[in-house]
Amino acid sequence: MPNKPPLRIAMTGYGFMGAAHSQGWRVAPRFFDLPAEPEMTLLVGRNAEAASAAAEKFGWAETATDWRDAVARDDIDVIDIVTPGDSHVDIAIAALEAGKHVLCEKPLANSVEEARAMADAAARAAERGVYAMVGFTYRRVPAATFARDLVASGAVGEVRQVRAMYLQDWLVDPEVPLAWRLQKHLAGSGALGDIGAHAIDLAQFITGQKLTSVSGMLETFVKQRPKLASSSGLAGTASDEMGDVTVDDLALFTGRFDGGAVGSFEATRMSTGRKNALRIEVAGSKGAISFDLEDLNSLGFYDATAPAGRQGFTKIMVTEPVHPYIEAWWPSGHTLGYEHGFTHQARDFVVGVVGGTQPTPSFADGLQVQQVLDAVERSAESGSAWIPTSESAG
Ligand code: SOE
Repeated sequence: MPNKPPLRIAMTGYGFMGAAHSQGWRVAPRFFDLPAEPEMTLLVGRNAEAASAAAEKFGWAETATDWRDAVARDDIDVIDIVTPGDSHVDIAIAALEAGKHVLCEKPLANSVEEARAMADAAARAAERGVYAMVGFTYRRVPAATFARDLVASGAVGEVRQVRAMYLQDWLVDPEVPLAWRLQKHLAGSGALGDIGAHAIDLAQFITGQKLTSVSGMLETFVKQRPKLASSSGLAGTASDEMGDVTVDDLALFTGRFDGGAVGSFEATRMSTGRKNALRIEVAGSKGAISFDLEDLNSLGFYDATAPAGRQGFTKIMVTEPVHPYIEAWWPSGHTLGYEHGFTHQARDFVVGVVGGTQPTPSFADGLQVQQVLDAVERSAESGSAWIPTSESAG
């Protein structure tokens, strides 16, 4: 792109999230006017052959097999981390210390201790104009951003109740093999961290309130699964050997927010029939909103101040140029999909780091979500006691 400085990216990992992030980097500069041109310079993967195939498919110029090579290179400006959670802490801290901006997939880490170390490194880096952001991508679905704007404008009045759920069903079948998302030492937790983290972040983002204490339970329904023979998509093919599932299949919790609201949360990858149902409902003193990722081009809005007899949930099509991000896309009424959240994430990241402002959600935000996850786990271990999130200090 003429007249635009390059922003040279190295991405570590190339699974499902690698594909989604690649799409974001590739498409964002074609639709949004960015202050720099993202260049997909280097894809890092431990298996050289698979990394080369992924690089060719997704459009990365070169490959490497060790993330340390990416961090050491002078011609890399950004490290994009899409590997399983156990590697986030080492890669992110090394990258920030080497002066690279970092985009890191969620949840930020596998423990509060790791997340705190990352947030501390990010705070130090920010003083040098180097920024880190965590990939809670669903904030960037236009209807979710619009929901946040509506709540902030006072359209629902005082927020009293939040109902948040993230329901999938890809683990209902006990023959689905033991992928990394089912192993605590790799993923940190199960449904709780994998998708519950999204529900927590989105509920807090939309309401503008933070969870201060929680009471929860966790359940693992299928305790053993066939070990993985080869991975693809979310899982892959099964081997003949069995292995232990070391994470939760389901997390349920209630919580109190700092602005006075209360909420209920459900996260499960065993909700038969629900494919990717991230739903947030907010009930306030003057109205309510209802967001559903499976219907992501619209937002439900109930105006309790409308005349009696004319009240009811309105389905607002969030497809108009006045809505967040939409102006860059298609003419009025033409819809977007799952992948656009990643394009908007790439856009916001580039605008932030090149403009010298902290992009959100920051690693501090990621740490706060990690504290909620940890408090839920400790509450479940203790038999559902109420645990203040501030006690999860790491
Ligand atoms: C699997 O449950 C998964 O891919 C999550 O890991 C992602 O964060 C979510 O966006 C979609 O579902």
